[in-house]
Amino acid sequence: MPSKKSVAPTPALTAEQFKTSVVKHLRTTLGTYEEKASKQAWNKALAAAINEFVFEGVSRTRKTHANVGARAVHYLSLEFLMGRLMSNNLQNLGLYSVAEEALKSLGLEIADVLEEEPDMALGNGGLGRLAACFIDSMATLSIPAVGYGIHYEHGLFRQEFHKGRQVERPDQWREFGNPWEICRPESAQVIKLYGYVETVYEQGKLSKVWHPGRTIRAIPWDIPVVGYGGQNVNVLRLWESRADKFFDWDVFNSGGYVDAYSESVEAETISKVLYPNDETDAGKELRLIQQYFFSAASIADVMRRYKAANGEDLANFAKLNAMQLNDTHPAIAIPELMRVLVDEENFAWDEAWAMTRETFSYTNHTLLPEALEKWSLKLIEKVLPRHMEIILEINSRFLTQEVETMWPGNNDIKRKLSIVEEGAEQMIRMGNLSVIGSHTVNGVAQIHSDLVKKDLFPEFDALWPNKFVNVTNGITPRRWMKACNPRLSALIEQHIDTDWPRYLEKLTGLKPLADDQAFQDSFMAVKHENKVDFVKEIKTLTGVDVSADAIFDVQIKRLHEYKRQHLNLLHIMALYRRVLIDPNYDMHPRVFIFGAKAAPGYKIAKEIIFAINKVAEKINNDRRINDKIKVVFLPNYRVSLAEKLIPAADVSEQISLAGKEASGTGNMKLALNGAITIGTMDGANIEIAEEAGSDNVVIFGMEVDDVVALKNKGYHPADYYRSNEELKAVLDWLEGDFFTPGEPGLLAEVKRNLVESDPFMVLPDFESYCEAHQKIDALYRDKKAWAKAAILNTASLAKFNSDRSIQDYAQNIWHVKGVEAKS
Ligand code: 9GP
Repeated sequence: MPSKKSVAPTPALTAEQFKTSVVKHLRTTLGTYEEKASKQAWNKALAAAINEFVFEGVSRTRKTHANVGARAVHYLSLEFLMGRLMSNNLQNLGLYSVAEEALKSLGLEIADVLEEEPDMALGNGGLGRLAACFIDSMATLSIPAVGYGIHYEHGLFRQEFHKGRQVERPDQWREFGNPWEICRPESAQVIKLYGYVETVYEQGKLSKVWHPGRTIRAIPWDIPVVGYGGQNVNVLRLWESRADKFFDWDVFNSGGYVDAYSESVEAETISKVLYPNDETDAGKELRLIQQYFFSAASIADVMRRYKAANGEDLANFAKLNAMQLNDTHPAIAIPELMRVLVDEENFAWDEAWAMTRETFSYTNHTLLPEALEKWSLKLIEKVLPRHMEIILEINSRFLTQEVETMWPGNNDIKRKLSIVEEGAEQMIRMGNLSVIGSHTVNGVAQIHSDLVKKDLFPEFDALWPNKFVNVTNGITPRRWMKACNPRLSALIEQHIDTDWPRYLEKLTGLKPLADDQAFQDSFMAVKHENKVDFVKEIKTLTGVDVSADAIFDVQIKRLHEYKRQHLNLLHIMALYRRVLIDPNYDMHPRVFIFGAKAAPGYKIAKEIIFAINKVAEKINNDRRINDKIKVVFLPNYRVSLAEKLIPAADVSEQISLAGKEASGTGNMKLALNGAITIGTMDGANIEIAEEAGSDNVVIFGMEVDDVVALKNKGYHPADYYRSNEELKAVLDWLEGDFFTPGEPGLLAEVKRNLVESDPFMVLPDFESYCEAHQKIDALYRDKKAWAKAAILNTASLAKFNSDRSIQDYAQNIWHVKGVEAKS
């Protein structure tokens, strides 16, 4: 057994001292007292007590970084899916047990107090949660870094089910204030929009002057990001939009009480809502303005900070600042930096371009064509006239210099690589702009990065062979194990060093225990206790009774056809049918658990949710099947719900069509917590299988080459429908009124979609998916084999620590080093 070191963060005070601080804040910050305080007041008082350490950390870190003048990272992302901050902050500061004890002595359970915190759902799914894990890791690794995004008033919608259908309700995360943020009006910026560009001739030189049609104020809110150990505290800086002019006195005085505020309302719309769809561009003009608004404010902020530290000479700007584009959403930052350098700082084009390319790098998070943003040239011209000129200039120089040199006279390649897509309407390809304006482009798992080179940008790869790299995603083990699974963490700490949340490779120390009966028993006992807890959650959320002895089979992720929740549904229906045909059908009882939000305008995704809910209702109430199958769709899936569910999961469903899921990160969270993956050879599943060992995951279905071959041959879903009796039967079942008594045809759209088009090839994978589930069933019944596989998953997942991902970015892309904050 390895030596046991305690290098977890040491509490800076005792439980008694912490209690005094919480009570002090209850009285002095909240203006209430112990006998009267609500749970919410206790939550705020606790936050205030924690913040004494958090904000001291912010000032310590800012001061250190300002003094050292090290190269810093600016992570530009339209989404940060932070979830709750309290338990994470307590863990990272080493104050969790102290707080637990302090609250206990006040007659409070810490879990109840933590439950009062709303989720900060400022993101849609994987991309936003990845950004949140990454800023945690940057703080932990002491990397000077700022996360830049939008201070949305409403985060991702709250999901309710009405008669099985998804209904969206606004999210009100800040309704009662947010103790974790601080407004920094001194760093506000003014952002220009619309208007026209004037060409002026001055001092023997032509230059461009942008006369904006409107200006908006960008107000920054800083949210501290506490690194593990608490020494380094970075910030997430989120911009809120406000009118430049609060309201119009003249209009107000002449009786236009509502009109007087119209500018204010329009301006504030920019940071009002997060777009509930990360995979298509919606709400065009407003979405483009959102992207420009936060990119421009962030660049102005970086510039201001640079000048405060280094003066007006920008010679070292690119050496000291790395900017990461999280997908193409902030790509407009490329022409914006060019505009600032050329128009405002008087750099010659070539020099400005070299600096811009040295500054930016771009992460691609998806190959789905509808997600590769394109903006109409006319729209950009209207909203950002100067940027349109700059984009065209970038494009023309790129095509006539770089492309022409490599492929002289080849107009086909020029057409393909051009930033401007010709057609009925000229479109600006933000993906091409991002590749051209960045020094490095990365995908998020090995297979995805390979496909980015091979399928998405092959000519760019030929032009710049070293530009494309891979950085496999990761998750922070602080939130996704230490904080969310205290029982497993405690068990682990009986056997390995307590600094594993920082050095996840220490988990390999558990491998020798995978065959040890006593450890297997303890490991599975932890899983069982977590399941017992979650049984209550299921009952509260859905009213359905389930047994903790059943297999908890979990699919949690955004609802999208490529993720194939409907494949899961077809298998559930097949199982149900088998039990109806043969009541003695031999299977270990299963609870199928779903959590997923569908974009409000994504019709078929919402139909799939409805179908799952209707099938669930029927199965859960069918006494004939003797509780062998239960199906629950948890409403309003979000980070805090994931934190409760993941420790209780036995099976992790990662069943996307091969080649479509760039990486996935839920797959990592579930496997780290000892769930067995049933998955396709897609995204990071492949690397999870490599790390955990192919015996410890269950792989099924077509691989990327098979998918391509089938497409080339001509895919006809109806052939699969006709040739598999079970598949045909379950699909036909969707047509009648078996699941929707008295209302036939309500689920028919799901069948029609699959039999007539099946864009993500659900039907060809059905048979092998069912076989894979038989393997899961057999493995689970072999208790020893299952425990061993589960332990080996936990013990083998070190690679998927987001600290490792950030180290890769730091070394290979950003070229930055950590700078430990000093008091
Ligand atoms: O769909 C990908 C998901 O596979 C990946 O894990 C995540 C983080 O890299 O990004 C998702 N992409 C998006 O949300 C939109 O591009």
